[in-house]
Amino acid sequence: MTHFEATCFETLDYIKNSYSARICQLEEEKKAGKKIVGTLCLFVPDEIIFAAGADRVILCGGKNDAVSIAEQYLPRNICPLIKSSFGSIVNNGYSGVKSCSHFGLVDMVVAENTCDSKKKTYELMGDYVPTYVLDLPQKPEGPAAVKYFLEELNKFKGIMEELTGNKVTVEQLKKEIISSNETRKLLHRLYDLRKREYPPISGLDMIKVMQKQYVLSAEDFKEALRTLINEAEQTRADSIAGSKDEFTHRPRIMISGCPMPGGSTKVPEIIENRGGLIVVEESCTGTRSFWDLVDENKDPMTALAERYIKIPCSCMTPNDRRIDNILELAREFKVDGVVNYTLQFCHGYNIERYKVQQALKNAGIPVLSIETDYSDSDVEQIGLRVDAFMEMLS
Ligand code: BJ8
Repeated sequence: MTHFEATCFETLDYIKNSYSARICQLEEEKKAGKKIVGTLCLFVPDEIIFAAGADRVILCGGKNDAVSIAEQYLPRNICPLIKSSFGSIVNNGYSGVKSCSHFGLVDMVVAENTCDSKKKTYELMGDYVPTYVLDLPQKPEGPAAVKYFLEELNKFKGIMEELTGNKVTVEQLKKEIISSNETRKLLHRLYDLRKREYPPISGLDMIKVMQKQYVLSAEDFKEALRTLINEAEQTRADSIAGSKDEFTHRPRIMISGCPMPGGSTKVPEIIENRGGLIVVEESCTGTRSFWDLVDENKDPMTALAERYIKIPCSCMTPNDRRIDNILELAREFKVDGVVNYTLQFCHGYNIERYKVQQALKNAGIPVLSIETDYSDSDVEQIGLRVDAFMEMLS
């Protein structure tokens, strides 16, 4: 139990408990003939899916219980995110088992060529659900990358038109870009509140909100954000989760690295239970998902290609943009220390750790690197390391 669980905004409860209502909503949509697209990565633009009249739900797995199912098909030594995602898909609806989750409701998976584990697993996923893989240039800097990605997005637009039977118009795309930008701006507002000396929301709660970003419908998520911001803005700094004293010695932490899909809150929980205060997440379950807006004044497909190819993922090379971003966030959110969070066998983020550590060292910001999986076997050991880190920062 963290101190912040006392910050009971009604909307937080709604967001955290929204899963079964969303399943019913998806089932209703399917009955009405709407197509449901499953995605596993930020590089797949929602705007194109929505402009085609389909809905979207994320399939990234964060639960440990699906890992052993996947290990019947996949090697043990690949990252838990992929194993959990694949295990959940195989276990839900596509193997004769009746679906009881969103994993069994999608008509098509739109995947992406990022890390090796993902792209090879997508080849197997195609046996369970139609899977389309979007190709990405791996060197994102420069006009050639944007041109290539634009061609890929145009092909993807055609796939969505074929799936739904609807034409994707320029007007519809522009409308969806404006709508997605509204969500991004709301998230900026919410994150701005976390720059306060006493943020109105805990890191753990914020991560749970971000885990629902691509589970809930875009409109429901946006509406929930508006209400949450209203509630948070009305919260007086000295009335948050008790007295000011409670926060006096809480080191401000940025968590940076691999995504933390629904079910994988082990490390943030340890950090906040052991005295830290997470004020920002440099993560796909954080700033990477909303930091940059899409240019509303350009040809919409070009604007989408330009914005999405810039996502600073470690699958790209070089990825200096991510390092710059980490330093910028550390300054903006006045962090005392960074927890570099990586999943086992995620080579991209694990190798990039060296550059992250060097950059933070040069900036005089302490960093603790934690490499883990979705099991509880290392909770105590991580706890001891976090204790020592907090003590050093206090
Ligand atoms: S944009 S981080 S969502 S690829 S953790 S499966 S990279 S081995 S999830 Fe990702 Fe898109 Fe990048 Fe974000 Fe591979 Fe690493 Fe596993 Fe990963």
